[in-house]
Amino acid sequence: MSAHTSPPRIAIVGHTNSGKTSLLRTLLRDASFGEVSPRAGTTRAVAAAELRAAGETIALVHDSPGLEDPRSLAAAIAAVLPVSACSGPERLQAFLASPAASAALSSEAQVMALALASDLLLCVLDAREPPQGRLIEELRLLQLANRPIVPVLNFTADAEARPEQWRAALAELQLHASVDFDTVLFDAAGERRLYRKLQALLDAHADAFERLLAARADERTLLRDAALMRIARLLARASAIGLVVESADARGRRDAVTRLQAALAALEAQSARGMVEDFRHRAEGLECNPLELPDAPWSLDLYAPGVLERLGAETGRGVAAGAAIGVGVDLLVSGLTLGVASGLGAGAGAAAVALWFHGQRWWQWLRGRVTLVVERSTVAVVGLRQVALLHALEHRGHASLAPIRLAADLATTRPKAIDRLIERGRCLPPRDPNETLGEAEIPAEELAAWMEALRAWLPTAQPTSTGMPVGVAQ
Ligand SMILES: Nc1nc2c(ncn2[C@@H]2O[C@H](COP(=O)(O)OP(=O)(O)O)[C@@H](O)[C@H]2O)c(=O)[nH]1
Ligand SMILES: [Mg+2]
Repeated sequence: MSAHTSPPRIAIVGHTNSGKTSLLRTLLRDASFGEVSPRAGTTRAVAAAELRAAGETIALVHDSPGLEDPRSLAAAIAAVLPVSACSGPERLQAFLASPAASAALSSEAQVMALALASDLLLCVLDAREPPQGRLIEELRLLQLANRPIVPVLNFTADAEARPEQWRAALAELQLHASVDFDTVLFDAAGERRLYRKLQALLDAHADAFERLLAARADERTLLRDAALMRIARLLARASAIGLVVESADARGRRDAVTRLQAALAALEAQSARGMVEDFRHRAEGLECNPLELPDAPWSLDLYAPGVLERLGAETGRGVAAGAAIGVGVDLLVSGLTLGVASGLGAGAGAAAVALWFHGQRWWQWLRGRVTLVVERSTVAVVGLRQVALLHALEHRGHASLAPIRLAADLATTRPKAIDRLIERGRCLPPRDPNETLGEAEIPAEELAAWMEALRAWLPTAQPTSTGMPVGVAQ
């Protein structure tokens, strides 16, 4: 075999349920790996895949069935070739040619054949288990293949994990190149460390691993930027939607509020789904575990009862008096003064436009009409939920089976820049909820400003727990 031209073969081995398939799902960014049909020519339980980066196959990886019975396997190998003077691979070959390999120990035999045919073994270990007994015997058996072994300590985010104990036990076996890697709670730095180990042990393929590392870093940047762009578009649209209603028409006002809510829910869901798909998590997972839309959030703080009453009282016209319908909708009646508008950083031209629109609103108000727009803190909470989703996706391994939800319990202070941008969105003519701003209608500099503000918000926007929604701290 020409090691320089063909990609290396890497076998994922270890005890049943140690997380072998999960590791592959996460490394391959493929949440459905493990359910694909096995390749022709391989046994049913060994599944092959290609680890690819920028169109190049970096390595051929094979998932294997778990080793369940190391004691019987050791006994069978000893029975076939008891002479310890033979090399490990010779003893394994002799065992594989024996009847035991095709009968009772067929699953173990598959793993040993795979180990012999591979350039490196990634041995996945459940770090919550004590490093003793069968688990250590399995490692000794795998060492018979005389291949480099990288022990992967999985479940490291678990409170029960005992990585130090494992490292000491592995050192006894002369296995020093272990890595900690939780396949469910993704950690980019942990993945980099794993690839660096492989690179060191598969020296002939060092350049390919370098390209893989660079490609993974680029992907992360692109994914983040694409997500921030989606959220920026969502918030620009949410800030701009509005409906003009007759002040005296209570039913019309209620209908308008319902339409605004539905439009906002649809925008939020569309953005979230797009992000989940970009990150290559399972879309059907989302359908099975729907985003908490539209019921939960809307019935809570986002649309606090009394908002309209309060605003109605402030406007002095009592337009919303008694309309305790519990929605986060502002009445854009008082509008902005020219001073406030220019303070938004909108520039003199934009400020004049803003003044004109707010002048329009005053005029409508005098004629008994008001403009309903989504309340500013509601837009902000929608943004925060999306930013928290992005944060969660960036730390989600493709092995995770937990539902993907828009976070409910969030606590962070929103940057001032977010409020300014929402106000700027409101300076636009109100958009009918059915005709939200098209992509081309959101100016590039506006999008860039949103993305910058959201990027600054991202590090603080983490779900605090899975409790009840608390809205957003002002
Ligand atoms: N919390 C957590 N669960 C994991 C991790 N790795 C695997 N699992 C879970 O452990 C179980 C066994 O994983 P699987 O990949 O099927 O193990 P395999 O038999 O070695 O292929 C599954 O329920 C996984 O969701 C991990 O790093 N953290
Ligand atoms: Mg498996």
